[in-house]
Amino acid sequence: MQKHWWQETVVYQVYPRSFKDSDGDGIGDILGIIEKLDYLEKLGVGAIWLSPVYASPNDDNGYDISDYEAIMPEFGTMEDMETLIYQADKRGIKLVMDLVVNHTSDEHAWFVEAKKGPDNQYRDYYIWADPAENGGAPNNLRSTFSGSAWEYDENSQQYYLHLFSKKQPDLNWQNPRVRTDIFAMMNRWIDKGIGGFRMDVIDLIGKVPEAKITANGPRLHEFLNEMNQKTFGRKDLLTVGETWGATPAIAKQFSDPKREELAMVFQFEHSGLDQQENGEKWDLRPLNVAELKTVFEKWQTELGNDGWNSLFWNNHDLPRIVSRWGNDGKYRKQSAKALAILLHLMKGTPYIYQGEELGMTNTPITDISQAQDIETINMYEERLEKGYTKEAILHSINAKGRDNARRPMQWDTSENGGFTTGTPWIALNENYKEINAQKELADPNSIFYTYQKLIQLRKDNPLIVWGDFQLLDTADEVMSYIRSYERKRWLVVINFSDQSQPFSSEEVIDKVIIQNDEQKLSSLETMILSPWQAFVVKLK
Ligand code: TEU
Repeated sequence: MQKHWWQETVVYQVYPRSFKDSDGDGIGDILGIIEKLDYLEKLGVGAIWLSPVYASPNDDNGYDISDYEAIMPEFGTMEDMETLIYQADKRGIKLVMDLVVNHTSDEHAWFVEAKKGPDNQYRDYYIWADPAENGGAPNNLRSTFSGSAWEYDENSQQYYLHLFSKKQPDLNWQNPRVRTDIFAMMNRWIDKGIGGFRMDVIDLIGKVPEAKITANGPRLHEFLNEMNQKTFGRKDLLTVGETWGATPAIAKQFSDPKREELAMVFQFEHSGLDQQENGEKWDLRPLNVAELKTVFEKWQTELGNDGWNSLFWNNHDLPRIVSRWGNDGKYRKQSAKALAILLHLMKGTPYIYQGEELGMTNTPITDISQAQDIETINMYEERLEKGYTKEAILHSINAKGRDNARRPMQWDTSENGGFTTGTPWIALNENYKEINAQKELADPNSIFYTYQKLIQLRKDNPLIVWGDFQLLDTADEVMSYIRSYERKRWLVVINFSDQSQPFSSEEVIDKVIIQNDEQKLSSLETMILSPWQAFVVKLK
């Protein structure tokens, strides 16, 4: 199998609105990212996935794009963007752009035209349907952001489809002109020297709304193969599709190199494990670690050589992992490091979400007026109407709401954590005086340096990138696996709990590779692991 740079690297996700504000307007910006490139170089990452910076009315924080080839003024200019690409490149960091082409903003020129009426030449860029016989929506498809996925257009007396907010009309990928225009736009970005694309909800572009098919539609893979051939196919770019509905079999269809589609996908099976079956993400249940291990094992073994994994705990849509499945109180440092070790030693490309390397935590709210996210706000209204109590809804929001990940980066102890000199667009977590980059960098035993070391280990040891994976049979709350490559074997052991746990193996330690505490490791026989203890050893 041919080897690629994006298999050997670690990616860092920047959510620009919350990363670093350079001009005091309270909103992070591109010059702010440039200021922090040295920090990212120090961490050691090889790529940045940049959440959308394109022109947008910000109904969904930039995931509603009104011009793919203009930069949102709050974030800077196209010149700033080109400087960022250049400056990142000088530090060995490639820039992966967020490609949001399942939908546009309703303020995109194509939709403005399309709305003018059925005869407009852009009408078929979007998905229109006549009312049902009773005059209501064409069918009962629902928007991810609550309510019907159909919005009525008075002017033409037709409905248009929006699987997200009504300001995010879905593009019609069946229309060859849509594909041609998008591919041309992608090529212009590729010509600017970017390192790839993260493709927003890309598994929805093959939808057949009249048959109520949204994910994994019949022509999905045909469209992606065409995209590959007409854009990035001949370049070695990192292309990662966001695919909520992927199974290993489906992930192979996307990422088998022979099929010439994408490099890899984000799959979310592990991320659904604290959600009730048949419920929504807001319907909580406790994580079962044994189940998590089974899911990881499945993804580690089933892709084989016909696909490639991405590895992540966090992104801008998910709660902070140390609060979600670690312990953000007594064992915050231990558990943040343990979760990092668990993830980064598996096979696949790891992604770090901004602040994860500091062990940043969730930020609970006490009233809905403190929320900014459209998904959260719409759900709150919907559930109130359905009769849920405010307390129950806020409980779900604090566990799962997207604002948890979107609070500003905590750089230092100065006011607003060094994020802005102005008023931040969303309040910081009050714990920024204890948890921040300045403190992490000053402490050789910090979470930051665990991440730095994991990234360096990956550069120095092909075993981490290419080795086989074998899960060991252990106590439920302990995850242990062996990676093996060219006669070398490494053992990874993590206590995924707040309690001591037994572990025992007849294997013999050759040397310690990394651990999250100072304990002396000599024998693996009948060990008692302390809460969240994690280590990696080379075996004899
Ligand atoms: O997310 C896809 C998506 O389905 C999410 O809305 C997800 O269901 C939810 O956030 C889980 O909490 C992508 C982007 O990552 C997200 O930020 C956008 O809002 C969405 O697409 C629409 O572009």
